[in-house]
Amino acid sequence: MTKKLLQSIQSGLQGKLTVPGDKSISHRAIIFGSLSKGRTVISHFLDGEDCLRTIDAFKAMGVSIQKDGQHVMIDSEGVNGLKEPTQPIDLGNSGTTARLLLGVLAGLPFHTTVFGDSSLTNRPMDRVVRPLRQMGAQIDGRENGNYLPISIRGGDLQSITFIPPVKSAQVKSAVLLAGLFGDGDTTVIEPTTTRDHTENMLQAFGGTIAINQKNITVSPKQELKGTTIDVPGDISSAAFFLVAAAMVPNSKLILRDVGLNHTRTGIIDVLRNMGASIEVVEERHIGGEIIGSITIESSKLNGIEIGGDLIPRMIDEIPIVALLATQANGKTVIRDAEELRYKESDRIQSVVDTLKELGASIHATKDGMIIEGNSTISGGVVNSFGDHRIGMMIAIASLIAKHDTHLVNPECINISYPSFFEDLASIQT
Ligand code: SPQ
Repeated sequence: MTKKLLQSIQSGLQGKLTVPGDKSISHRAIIFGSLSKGRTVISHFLDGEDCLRTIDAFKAMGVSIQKDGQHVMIDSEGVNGLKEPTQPIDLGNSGTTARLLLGVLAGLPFHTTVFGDSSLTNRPMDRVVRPLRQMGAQIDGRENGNYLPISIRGGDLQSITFIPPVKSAQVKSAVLLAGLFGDGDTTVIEPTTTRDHTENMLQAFGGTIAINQKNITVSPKQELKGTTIDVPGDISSAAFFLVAAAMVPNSKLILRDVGLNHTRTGIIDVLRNMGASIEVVEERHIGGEIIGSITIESSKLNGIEIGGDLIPRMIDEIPIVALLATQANGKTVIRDAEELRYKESDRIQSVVDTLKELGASIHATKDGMIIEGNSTISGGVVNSFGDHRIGMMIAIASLIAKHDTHLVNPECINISYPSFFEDLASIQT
């Protein structure tokens, strides 16, 4: 396995960065572009491995998708033009592709088999399989359909009213996508709000959705039309640099064109609550999304308690927040985050093991972790667990390490941020 040498820095981080396009929004732009009639043009698309899986899945169903770097052009005949794939579809490492695609496939009158890599093969699918079966899709797979590979035959769906058993935008989105093929209105009642990019994207493509507090309702047989989508920068990618600037002395960074959708900005609330010097300016609204810039400078930080409704608004940022907490004064407690155990790795265990290996004082709880502040990060040989967010957390930790850090399997970072190391190098003075 490849190892990458990472060295600490002697001075602060300085400069301006535009992070790549948002992963969640890029996936949804491909999905809705493929379900819509006509041409869709996407700019600032995330050219990461996960989003390429979504492109390949719709190409396998006959949709014309041309990609030139961060520009994507889709020409589709709409839902009725989608064809039965001739081969099983490889979803790689992408949980979002798996869950959202199953939602779409549930409504399509043909057979498809999907599979993934070893990480995705061990992530639970029953959270989407159950409601999709309830709607009438025929689904089979390993362990009664809980794990990939999964075969699905869709079509003729009944509408349902569904309360997701977990706080998950992927589950909500799968049911709403299937709802577009139902025999009446489908409602998802979401006790805790999760990212709402599916709802926003549906409307950007000319669809309608009724959102009444916790109730989100779609009606079937909507005529979606191709459009242009400008993908905001991914706040989950920006988070690595926000934390780096907050904890590396004498740093000041400006992150431009970042998505500031309220369902994703928990990281900003956490940084503020820990005492970071951070300024956020909302600049424009595009396709239901807010885009703006964030300026952050290093400052003294304090440990805090993180839990409740904040967790879904920062679920993917918890690994990097855990690193930040090792540098704060006092203890940080993260709770209500059991969902972390079902990500690309068990992110409670992988964060705790990795930060311990690096010299931090941290321990796992059932639904989170407890982190002591003022730790010295020592460096060493550490494994990314094949998880992009753990790999990037290690790279940011190496900036303040006493000794060299060797990151094992750095390639996994290409899942969501192929230009991560170039961007990191560009802000080192
Ligand atoms: O796509 P995948 O592998 O599930 O990606 C992750 C990530 O860290 O990039 C989670 F591992 O992001 C999910 C996120 O955790 C992306 C997502 C979405 O686009 O809808 C929603 C969240 O997952 P969930 O299960 O909470 O809905």
